[in-house]
Amino acid sequence: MLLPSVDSGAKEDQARAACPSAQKKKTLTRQEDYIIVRGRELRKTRNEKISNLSLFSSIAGEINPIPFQVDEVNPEGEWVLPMISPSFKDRPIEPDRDDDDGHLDENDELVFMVRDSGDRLAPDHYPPGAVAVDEIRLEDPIDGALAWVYLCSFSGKPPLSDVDYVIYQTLLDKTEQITSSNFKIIYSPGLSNSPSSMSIRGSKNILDRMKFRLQIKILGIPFSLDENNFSGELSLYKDGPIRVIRRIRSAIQLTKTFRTPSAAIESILYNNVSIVPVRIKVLVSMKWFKKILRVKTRVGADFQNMHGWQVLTNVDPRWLQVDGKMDETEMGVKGEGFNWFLAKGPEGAFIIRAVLDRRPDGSFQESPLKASLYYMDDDTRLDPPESVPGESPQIGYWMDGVQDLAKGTFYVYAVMYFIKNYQEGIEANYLKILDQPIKLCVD
Ligand SMILES: [Ca+2]
Ligand SMILES: [Ca+2]
Ligand SMILES: [Ca+2]
Ligand SMILES: [Ca+2]
Repeated sequence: MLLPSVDSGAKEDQARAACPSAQKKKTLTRQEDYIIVRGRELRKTRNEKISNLSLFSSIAGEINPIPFQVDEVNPEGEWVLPMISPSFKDRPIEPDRDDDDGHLDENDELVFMVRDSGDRLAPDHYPPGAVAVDEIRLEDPIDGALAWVYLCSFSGKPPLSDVDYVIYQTLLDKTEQITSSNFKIIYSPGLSNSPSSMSIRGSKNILDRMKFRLQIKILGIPFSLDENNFSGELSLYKDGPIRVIRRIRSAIQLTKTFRTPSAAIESILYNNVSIVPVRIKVLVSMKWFKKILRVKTRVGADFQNMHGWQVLTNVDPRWLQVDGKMDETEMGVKGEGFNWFLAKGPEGAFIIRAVLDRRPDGSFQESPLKASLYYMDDDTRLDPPESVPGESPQIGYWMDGVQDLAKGTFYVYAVMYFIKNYQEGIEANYLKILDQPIKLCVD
């Protein structure tokens, strides 16, 4: 256990014994992380009305409200999404509700960005009018650097920040548009599982489409599925200052008249990060089918308008040149152990990371799934169905091990980080968001 050092902070640390610290000034330098705090950690403000809460930080001697949101989670563990897209107002969809009528409870999530954190506050400097305050200390596990934010409850409407990091709009043609300072992403009604258009910091649309290709052989009889077999329908969303969560009901259309029961797929979009977690429920161990079933799965992003961009992957130290042709370097890349790729272009850069060994909360998951890189930069190579002919380039992975899945629930997810100014090695700042997450202490 850490003991408070003997200085002027010692007395106040005894009052706030859970997270002692002699330090007062923010030393944490991380800029890109989003922070999620569960209601169960927030002992002072828990059970308060969410509409009476605000989050504060102290920067350069000034104490101000900072952007945040509280996303309620229902007793089944699903996000409460209270908004219906205007295009779907005529459908029999009810907005979600938590079971406690808008109060902060154990499983609800407080969300904010690390860049808005600040110095430590003495209790006599807490915002005037705050009736309950949770002090949240953020700590970088790499170097022990610290920062703080303060969740405060008021007896009525609190002072709030007017910063909005990500904006959701429905356009007249029923497409959904999500914008931040880093991207503009459009979802079309037909293919609403995945974006139909993506612009990076003002670039042209770089996306042809996201591809999900499944080749299955049952008793030697082949059939295949692709993303066109997934029907998706927007059900509900939430648009807050920190993130947009949109949920699609998706089913696999196996024949014209038969579709599987629908599953919910959520996309989570922050200012600089987009996450799509997919929960796979395996009802019967795949081992029983191992003799009769062969599955090949390819997941990827098929791009366009990217000539002149360069790509770096975690499986090879060489930069690959996107020019519509495969050169020797590109053909020589070995794909095993694929984890992420980075693309940099004139307007900005991004990383896409495939996560197969962890749950969305960061905990480790035992899984037979393995990824190996799929990279193809060839404008003449067709890979239908697609909207723009050619793989220009297509970057993704083969997913191996599907036939070794045991009974249970597995997570597969993709995380995309948007980078304003790429500098060599900057990817480490983004990879540590998942690999060395910021530690929290609440008092
Ligand atoms: Ca709840
Ligand atoms: Ca609640
Ligand atoms: Ca090339
Ligand atoms: Ca294409």
